[in-house]
Amino acid sequence: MQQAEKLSKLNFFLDDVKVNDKNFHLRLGANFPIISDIYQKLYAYSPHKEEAFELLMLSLVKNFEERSALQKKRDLTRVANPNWYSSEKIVGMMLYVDLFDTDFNGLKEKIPYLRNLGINTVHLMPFLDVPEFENDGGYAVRNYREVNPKFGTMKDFEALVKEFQKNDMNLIMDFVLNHCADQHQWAVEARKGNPKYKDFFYFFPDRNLPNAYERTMIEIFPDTSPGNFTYLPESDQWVMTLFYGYQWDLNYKNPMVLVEMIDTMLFWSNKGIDIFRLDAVAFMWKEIGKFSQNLPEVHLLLQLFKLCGQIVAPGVGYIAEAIVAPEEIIKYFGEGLAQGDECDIAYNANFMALSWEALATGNTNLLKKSMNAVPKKPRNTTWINYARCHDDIGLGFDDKLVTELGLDSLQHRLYILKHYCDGFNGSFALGQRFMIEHETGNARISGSMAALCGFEKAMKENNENEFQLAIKRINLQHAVILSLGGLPMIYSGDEVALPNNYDYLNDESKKYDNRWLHRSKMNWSLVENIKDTPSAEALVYKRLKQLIEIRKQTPAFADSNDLEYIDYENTHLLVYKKTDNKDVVYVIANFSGFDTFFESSLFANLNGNKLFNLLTESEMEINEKNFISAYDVLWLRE
Ligand code: OTU
Repeated sequence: MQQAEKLSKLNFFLDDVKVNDKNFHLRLGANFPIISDIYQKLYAYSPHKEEAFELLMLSLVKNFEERSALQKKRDLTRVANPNWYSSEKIVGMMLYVDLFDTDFNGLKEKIPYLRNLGINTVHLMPFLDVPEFENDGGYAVRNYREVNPKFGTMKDFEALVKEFQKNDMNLIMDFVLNHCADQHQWAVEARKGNPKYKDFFYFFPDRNLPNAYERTMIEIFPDTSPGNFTYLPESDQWVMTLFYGYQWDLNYKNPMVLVEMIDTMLFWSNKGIDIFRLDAVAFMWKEIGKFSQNLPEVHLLLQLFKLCGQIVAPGVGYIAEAIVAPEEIIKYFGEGLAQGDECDIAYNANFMALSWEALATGNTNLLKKSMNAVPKKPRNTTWINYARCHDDIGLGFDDKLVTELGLDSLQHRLYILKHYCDGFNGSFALGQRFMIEHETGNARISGSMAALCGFEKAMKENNENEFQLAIKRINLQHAVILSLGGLPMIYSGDEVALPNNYDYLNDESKKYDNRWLHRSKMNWSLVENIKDTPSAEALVYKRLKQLIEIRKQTPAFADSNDLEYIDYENTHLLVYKKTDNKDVVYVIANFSGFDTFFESSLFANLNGNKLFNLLTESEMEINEKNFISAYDVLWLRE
């Protein structure tokens, strides 16, 4: 058979397939035409296209054969319940293995702690083998098939997975697929001049093409790693490195890279990963003359990852980590013909940034306006709702919307920065600027939840009144992400209000990156005290635990495209309504430091004059005017 013809003939590949599983054949048969079509679009001109395609098909067969019977059973249960990741029962926490508790075994021991808080889904920060010093918190992988030996052995990891499954918990793996470490074997070979592996990266003999690329590219770490290319003096060449210089961008224009990475993903699927967080996906394809983010080819690549994943491990979910404009984020859920066949989950980054904006200004206008402008996402997809994570907060809101509110978009950002980073106007926050743009002064923000909400400052000043307000701000952030619908993701440490960690400045390998400010070692002594002492941390913990419990009993908080923002003129308040069949819950959140009122008119069909307050478990009489205190949140069932 002609090579080109082979690409579109499933039977050719199936001749050798001894897999005796009807479902596998059905899924392969259904997805094959789409896979080969997308593949042709991307690789029609690649000299390796036939070889790589054959390897891809073999990888699907091999990985399916290696998938355990238990996992195949779990797959089928999940396929029958495609919304499992957007149920009100799901609550996530993201954590670093070593910062949380030393290693995989330590984490295993702490499963009862997680369960007790109500966590049943854990996003493990990168846990693969990385170089000791230059690894960007694990985001520079040296070996995709080995775990970080500091965290234990593969056996320990497998035991951890088993324990997670026994406890009905889901595991999210951070899959760093845009780049690998400059010490990865592929990079080592490429440095030596091995042409096969040079083609795994973007190499250039001089600055001509790098200059051409950079004309339309942004810089991700302009302060500490300017430019998008790194010079290799030993061979007088340049290699593409969008992030740090030691993170080499993988060249997905070479289909051999795609095959390797899909095979790697399937390998980890078989280890029992429930959901992959696909890191930095927006940057996976670069073109000279184009703004090399969110290019159409990125979507084709992600569709291939998902389609192949679905053939082998159809119960697995995919998160797109694309912290980009909302109209771009939404595309990662799939669009056009392949709608729904891209990622299942994406980060609600826009809401996250705007919640901090609202907390700084005490005004929810921009948040409301922006949320109403977000395009509707497809069914069966969901958001990760979060307030803090291991990264900075980028003030990435839409300039046009800011301007429409009569504000200057740069001045508005500078004001927010002053609020969070300079203690401006008596501000409660202790954040710091991350990656300052020197011409404009614009920046991103680092700092822990407790530092940004005033808890750390109250602690330093031992100010009781400020403590109460800070606890309410943290509670507000948590109450909102737990009620928006979608997968709420708590950042480990926030449940006990961990302050900033200033020690990173003493560590040579971290001091250039102040995102370490909010990556602290868990303080277990705070947890031990929760039961006995009425400490401020214990209050934060107890409130969060209560919020989680109530969320899980509230079907309206599941995500099924039923979130409605209520247009209500009080600028301090954010009001939204969550509906699930007959369960209707109003959330009223006061983002300001002022006590204020809301009127009965904001409820559409008030039956009688009472609503049920889920958080106090009591009826609330609704009058014409109703009091809500500074930073308070109400969950009111109709
Ligand atoms: C991700 O973030 C990770 O979350 C970071 O911790 C890593 O450093 C980075 O990738 C490299 O692996 O630039 O400042 O959407 O916002 O992908 C964080 C684009 C980042 C970026 C995001 C990236």
